Amino acid sequence: MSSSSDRKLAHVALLPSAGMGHLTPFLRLAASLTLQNVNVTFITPHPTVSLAESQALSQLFASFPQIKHQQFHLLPLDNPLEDPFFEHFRLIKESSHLLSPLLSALSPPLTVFVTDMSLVSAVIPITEAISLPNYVLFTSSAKMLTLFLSYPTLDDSKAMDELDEMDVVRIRGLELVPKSLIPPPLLKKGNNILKTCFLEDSKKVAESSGILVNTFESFEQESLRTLNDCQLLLKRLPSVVAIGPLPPCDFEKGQLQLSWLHDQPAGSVVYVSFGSRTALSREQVRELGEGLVRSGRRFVWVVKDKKVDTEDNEGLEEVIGDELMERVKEKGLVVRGWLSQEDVLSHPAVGGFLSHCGWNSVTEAAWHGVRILAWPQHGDQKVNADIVERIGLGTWVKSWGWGQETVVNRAEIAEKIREIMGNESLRIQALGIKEEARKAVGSGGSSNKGLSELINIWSKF
Ligand code: UPG
Repeated sequence: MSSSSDRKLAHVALLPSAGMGHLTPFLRLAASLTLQNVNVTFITPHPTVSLAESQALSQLFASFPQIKHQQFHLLPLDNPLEDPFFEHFRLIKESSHLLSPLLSALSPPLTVFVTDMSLVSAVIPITEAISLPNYVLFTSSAKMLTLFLSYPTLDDSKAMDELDEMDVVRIRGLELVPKSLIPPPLLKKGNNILKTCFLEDSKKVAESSGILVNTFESFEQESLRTLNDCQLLLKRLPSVVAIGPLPPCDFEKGQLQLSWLHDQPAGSVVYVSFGSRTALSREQVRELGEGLVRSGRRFVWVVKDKKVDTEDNEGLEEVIGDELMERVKEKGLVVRGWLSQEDVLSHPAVGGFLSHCGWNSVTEAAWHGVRILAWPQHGDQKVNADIVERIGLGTWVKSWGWGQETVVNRAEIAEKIREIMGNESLRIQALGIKEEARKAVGSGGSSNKGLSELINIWSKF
């Protein structure tokens, strides 16, 4: 039997996709692998879309100098049409032929390549050609993975059109999700960038060597079981390994002193943020501000009305309006664009999170045991909000619909904030989930074992 000291070190290269929602789990995986003595090369598509991404990358390399950094220069972006983040997914794929020489030149030779799920169809042919095992990191929930994998079959199915919104979509006898949770672009006729990515990538993922998901067993037991006795695909699916919640790293802590938070009573503050790439309409921003004031609760509010942070150049007063700004400041801390979420969620004063349910936000709330008031905006977020509600981490006001569908009014926002902040049983449940989350990645926990077994396998390649 070989001891860990004479075991060959695996050399793993990681390639994330665009946006903080996709980058963050890769940063955490890189840190986690490095701490377990794996050689890591981090490949960064260049340029990044947002400032937040380039800052987070600098922090990773400053904190882990042993991680090798390799820039992957993308082809020039011509004719950007839709969402800048999705455009980048496409651009990384279109530039993927440039990866071959880059991967082959890495020294020592690579053992394994881990890529984002949105790049799979372009990357797998490249890794196959150089016989390099390719694992996929799925940055959303396991439930969303079931939808991702079955999407080509659903897209072919005429019966989808006949289903009512609340009807459950089934595939080969398996209940997937109510149709109402499916991201609207996936239901639209004709092409759009999300649909194209889903079709291309989900067909190809069965050819990967394995799928890693940033989730944990007790959080998504049913979906993980479904995935591992998989009837979702006609082809055999590689193993799906839960490795989460990937713990936040120290370098994610912000520079901003949250002295205001230090003065607030434990559990009294609601944190309001819609992630890194969701812009609310100006009208909705103001209604939300009025709702926060009317709730009578203390709050930390990250205001964002532009998708990409480089375009966030108006002052807070201009976005919120001077008069509302004055009232907001009496009860809360308001920040434009970006605040270290890790600093906020880990603070004892924070007791609730009004969240769009981006998957990182959900796993971070679980990690810190903070209850969620879900307000999904787009993409996978209704699927994730449904998980939050079912597991007892939070509540979801379904009538608020998708973002931009309606303007949710101040009175409703105030009422739901008061409700969630006063909900003692949710507070206790969230703390229980925190314990489960930490157990999963702690020594001997299910996700800890999952990742260690992978590292063991990789070191034998
Ligand atoms: N974050 C901060 N400060 C901010 C805003 C965000 O630290 O002011 C961090 C946050 O902690 C998280 C990440 O940025 O780690 C944001 O990720 P997430 O919560 O998943 O939201 P999005 O940025 O919206 O993520 C995209 C999709 C989302 C999807 C996710 C993972 O919008 O729907 O689940 O990617 O695939």
